[in-house]
Amino acid sequence: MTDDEFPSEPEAEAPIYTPPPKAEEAVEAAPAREPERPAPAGPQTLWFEQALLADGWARDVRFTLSEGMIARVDTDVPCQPGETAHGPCLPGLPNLHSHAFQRAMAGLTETRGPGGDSFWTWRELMYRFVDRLGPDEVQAVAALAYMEMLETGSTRVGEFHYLHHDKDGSPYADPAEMAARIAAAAGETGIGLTLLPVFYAHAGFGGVAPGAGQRRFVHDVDGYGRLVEASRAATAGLLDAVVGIAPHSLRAVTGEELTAILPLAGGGPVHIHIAEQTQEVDDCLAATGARPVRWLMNNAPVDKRWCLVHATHLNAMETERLAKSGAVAGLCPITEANLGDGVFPAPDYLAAGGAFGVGSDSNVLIDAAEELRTLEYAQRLTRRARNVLARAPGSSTGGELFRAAVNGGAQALGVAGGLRRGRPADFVTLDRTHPAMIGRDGDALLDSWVFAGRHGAIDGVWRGGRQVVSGGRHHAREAILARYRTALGSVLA
Ligand code: NGQ
Ligand code: ZN
Repeated sequence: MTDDEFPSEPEAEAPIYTPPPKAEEAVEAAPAREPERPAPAGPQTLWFEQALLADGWARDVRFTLSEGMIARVDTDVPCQPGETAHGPCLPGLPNLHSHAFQRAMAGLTETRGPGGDSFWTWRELMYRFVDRLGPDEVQAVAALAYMEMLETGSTRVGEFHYLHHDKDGSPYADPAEMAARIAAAAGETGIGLTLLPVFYAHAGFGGVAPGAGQRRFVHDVDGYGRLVEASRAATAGLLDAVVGIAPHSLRAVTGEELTAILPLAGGGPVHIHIAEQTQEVDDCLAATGARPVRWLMNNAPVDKRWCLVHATHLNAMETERLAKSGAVAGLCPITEANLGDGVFPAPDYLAAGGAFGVGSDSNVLIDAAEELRTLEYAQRLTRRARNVLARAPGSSTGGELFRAAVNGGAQALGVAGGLRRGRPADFVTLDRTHPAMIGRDGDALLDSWVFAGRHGAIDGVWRGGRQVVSGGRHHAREAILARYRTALGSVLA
């Protein structure tokens, strides 16, 4: 892409979008709060023809809900008169890694540039795009991305959030101004939010000063502490929000800074980008004498609270150590394919007992099933084999990948995964009338969804007992799309 393809800066005073009326009021007017729900008359129940419970598939399932949680599970019970019979029910697939704002540049970086295009040339374009986004645009774009996540089967997102400051790099009056917009988008759509405010300080290994394109991301350790605290306040009104921390990468954070910020996690998740590009591995080796994952395992208390995002380039020893650490590998197969990152050594990692989940990262395309499909297909293409990631004869690839990614994703996002008593009433139903679902039951439904579903395979989505998607469409789709259209009008103007 050439410079002129992202047109010149919009006027500072140019209107951004109509309602909410003013930027200052927008924070107040769009609080980080779930929309009001009417008080249910009696105990709320939902009946499904079958459901993937935490301990396996069950038929004729009734969930009794209380305050958005599953209070009781009955199986092999008939649908009562007056009760709606819903299709096959799955837990939502956690989306453990998103940069919501990047949804707005999806498809705009697929034109060949003057030299060889790479992750690094993409990143330059992304930095230029970032410069066009204010708080209103970030909220509108995040709402669109979160709506699409819900419509395609994710009920919680891990937002790896690093766009903190104003366009000139100066902090907003509220250090969590942008975090509040992410929270507002989550509240508007209903998606569960694990907010991961990012610590970013350097342009490369050895504490290199940040570049101009990174001015909106950077903090010192004290400023970051204030951001984490303000992020907790910004998400306090949301149902079951979690706040963790996210040192951006070993490129952007020194060892000393990493040690200094870890206590801010307060028991919550710790996410870091790592070993995504071979250049990064080479630079880390040159700067520290160790490859990135080895360096991290040797210098940080990596355990089950951690999520190592990408971890694409692992040698055999690193694969084994990461698997045994209990941390989650945060795989982002669609983005990793789009950015030309490489292929994660999934068979060896799974054989060593490693946990993983999936994330939509750049949000170039948002589709939970397609993340799992791409994960498996990268293996099939490179190994010239089929059903690579299903580990035992007779086990379903879609079923195994889905269950593992539900558990790993929930762990990475600091919540419990799966459907059972005491867990949130977060449900996704497959559309029984979709051609790919006809005549399938149990794991065959998951295989058909992952490998053969395409658009339209999802029918309903509930979050905290409240239905937010029906017939595959989010209930606020029109309004969210209208605000997105307005926001893009100014971003791409
Ligand atoms: C990000 N994305 O933070 O959005 C990064 C690019 C970087 C991915 N790594 C920036 N996929 O890693 O320096
Ligand atoms: Zn990322």
